[in-house]
Amino acid sequence: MNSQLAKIFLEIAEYLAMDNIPFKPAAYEKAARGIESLKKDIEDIYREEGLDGLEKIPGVGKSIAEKIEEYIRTGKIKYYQELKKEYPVSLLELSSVEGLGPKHIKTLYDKLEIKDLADLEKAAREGEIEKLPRFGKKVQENILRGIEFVKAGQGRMLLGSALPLSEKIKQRLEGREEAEKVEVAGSLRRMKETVGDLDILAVSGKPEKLMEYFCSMPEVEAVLAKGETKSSVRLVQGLDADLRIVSAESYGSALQYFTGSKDHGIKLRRIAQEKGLKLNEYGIFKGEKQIAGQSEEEVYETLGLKYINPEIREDAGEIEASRNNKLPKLVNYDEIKGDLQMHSTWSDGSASIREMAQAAKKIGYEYIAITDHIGKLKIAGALDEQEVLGQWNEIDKLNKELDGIKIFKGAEADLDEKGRPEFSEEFLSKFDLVLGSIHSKFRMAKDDMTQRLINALENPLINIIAHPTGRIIGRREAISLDIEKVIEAAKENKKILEINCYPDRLDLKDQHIRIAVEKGVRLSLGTDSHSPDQLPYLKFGLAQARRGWAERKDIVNCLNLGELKKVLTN
Ligand code: DGT
Ligand code: CA
Ligand code: CA
Ligand code: ZN
Repeated sequence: MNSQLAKIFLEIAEYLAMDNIPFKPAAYEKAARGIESLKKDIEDIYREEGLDGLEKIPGVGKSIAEKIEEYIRTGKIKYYQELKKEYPVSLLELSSVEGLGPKHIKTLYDKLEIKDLADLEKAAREGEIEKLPRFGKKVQENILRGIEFVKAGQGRMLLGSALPLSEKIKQRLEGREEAEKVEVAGSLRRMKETVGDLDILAVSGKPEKLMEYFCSMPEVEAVLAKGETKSSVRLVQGLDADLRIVSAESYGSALQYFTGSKDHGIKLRRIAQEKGLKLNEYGIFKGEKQIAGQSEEEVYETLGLKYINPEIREDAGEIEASRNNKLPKLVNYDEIKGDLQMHSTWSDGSASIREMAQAAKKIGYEYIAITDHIGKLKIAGALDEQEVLGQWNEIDKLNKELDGIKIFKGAEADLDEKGRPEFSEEFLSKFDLVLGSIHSKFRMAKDDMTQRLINALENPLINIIAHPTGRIIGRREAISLDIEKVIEAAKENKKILEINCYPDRLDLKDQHIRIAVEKGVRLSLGTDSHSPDQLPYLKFGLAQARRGWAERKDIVNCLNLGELKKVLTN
């Protein structure tokens, strides 16, 4: 129910923005975010605490609480239905096309009756859109590119949403007495940035009963196939999930097989054949006799390989490395000592510096960097020099007051088209750490864009390039960039590249991380949190670091406070 409601509120926000109504869209967006971040089911909150409980949700005031109540009681929100009647368009679908805002969508509906992606594509292909005032040929081309991009990502869910969902389902199944073992395999176990479906494995003494339960879980929207050992369901969150029940003797082989990747699995099979063995999802066989398969470790061992972590099973050299005992010792979550990008109420965050610091301390971190926007970025509430002084004052006080956590004075500075930070040099030199970020002019030519970042990397006032490629998964393409040259420049100038951990960024991505690691360029993890509940996003960035073969030495967040200070002042 939470994610459905959040979606409705996001849609209401878009409807209101179409009509140019001030402030209200932001209020609905905030409520949507508040609901999305709830750990508890919103129906339970309402049942236990009524309207008062709903009003305690971050971003939810009286009027929105009443709408939530209406939805829980009647399954509908009248206000929403009236908006929908006025503009019968698939708003979230259309606004997923990069560059299409609510006002464009209104024009497209008013002039061309465009309701969804299919209408939009047709109109763009027929050249109808360029004829509209304020659109033009360029916009039409961008729309077509945006549509291609959205279509390519459709049907996949961000790891950031799929992982919590899979954990919930795993817990449900594990809670059944008929379940002996449950594991989620597939791309999710490999921690890929997006996931096509969930591949769940279980061992059970009463498979029928477990299947029955799986098909009737509250998250199930439809049962696509139901069998004795395999069933498939569509979840209300829009993702499909398969459950396969396997025998304990085959569990390891099944886990290995269904974790994939497919190419990794195919190569393992070939290795088995070379040894005169047969490998499949049931085990390793010599003739008719099963000789291994109960555990994954056993499967790798029998093939003469060192165990390979799921994150790097992509047939990208890991099998050879395993055979030669040259596997990386992947960085671990418990080696992370801090978070190097987050925002506070000073710019566009929703919590105070104190709240962020306390939440970080609770996680067990030694330090954080507060990296509010500085400069001219109005929408993100960027700080001017006067405000920066006020913020430093507050950080100094907190650092005196709070024990066990150090707050770095950081900043996220916009880079102009030449890669120059738009802020006074005198101020920039006094921050503990400055992130340089591209937040505008995303469409420069490749050479110019590459030079833009190289210039920033050569600037002694900048420590880290944040979200270096600017992509937003499923929404915005990466800037066009010669990534190898940028990594080379980072190396030459002893600079750090960020792995932004925000679920729809994950930027640098796994393949780029691998190049940086090979070149010996250091990387930083930053969650880009805008509230304390986003600090756990770190695990998504960390997973990409592991997928990029990063070790402890590659990640500056593994340095202790003293070591990190040295790196930042160099
Ligand atoms: P996804 O769901 O698109 O994010 O990616 P995966 O990797 O989870 O792929 P999926 O769900 O189609 O299949 C799960 C695993 O099952 C896959 O990683 C490897 C294994 N698998 C599927 N089809 C084949 C196949 O034809 N041959 C082999 N060797 N393995 C396969
Ligand atoms: Ca899958
Ligand atoms: Ca599957
Ligand atoms: Zn940014």
